[in-house]
Amino acid sequence: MTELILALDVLTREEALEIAEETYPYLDAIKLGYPLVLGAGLSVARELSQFDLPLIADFKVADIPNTNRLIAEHVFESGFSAIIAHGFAGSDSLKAIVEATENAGGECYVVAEMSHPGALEFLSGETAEKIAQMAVDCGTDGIIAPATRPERVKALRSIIKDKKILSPGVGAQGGDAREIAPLIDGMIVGRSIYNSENPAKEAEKFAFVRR
Ligand code: O7M
Repeated sequence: MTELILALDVLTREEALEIAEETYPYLDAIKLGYPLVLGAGLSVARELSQFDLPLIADFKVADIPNTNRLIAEHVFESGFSAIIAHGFAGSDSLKAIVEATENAGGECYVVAEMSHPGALEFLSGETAEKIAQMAVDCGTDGIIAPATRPERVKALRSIIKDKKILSPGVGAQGGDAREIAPLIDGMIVGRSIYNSENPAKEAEKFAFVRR
């Protein structure tokens, strides 16, 4: 089964709660990050926990090990069950997050390759593959890989094997949900759902990926 993860990148607490209320029956998790947390405060995570879905903290953490650990501990104490890190800061930085994740009983994902066009300028190809290997070696739960480039998802799958791939980029960024769904474990969808006239109906349309 491929999970459906809502990227809740709205800017206010009210909008966030309203969209979550409408869509939660069709979701497997909610991902929130800077747009919502900077707009509504970190306490929005506790409020969203009423929907009983895993909350993924997308802060793409990329600092020295000590700072990474402090961020990860804070994230897990705030009601999140998973955290997303960047890999380019290196394995010691990543291990600090993995340790905090294990202590909290959560999950940790690493961005291996991004979905937008500019991603090809620095963190793609061999670099993305090295980050994916590091994600395996450091004991993370999986990686983020681009729904906009299914051939890259296949290449990264051969490295991370049965760990999870969560994949953003369908809809607004041009990725095809039906093409990518069989290759991944979780599909991250934002604007197609939360900008729609009827977010619940739009979320329901992704039901096929969850079969
Ligand atoms: O469906 P969208 O394009 O509105 O939203 C996609 C979400 O996925 C949004 O929250 C992005 O910040 C995020 N994302 C990407 O779009 N591309 C990436 O390469 C990585 C992410 C992401 O979630 O990284 C953890």
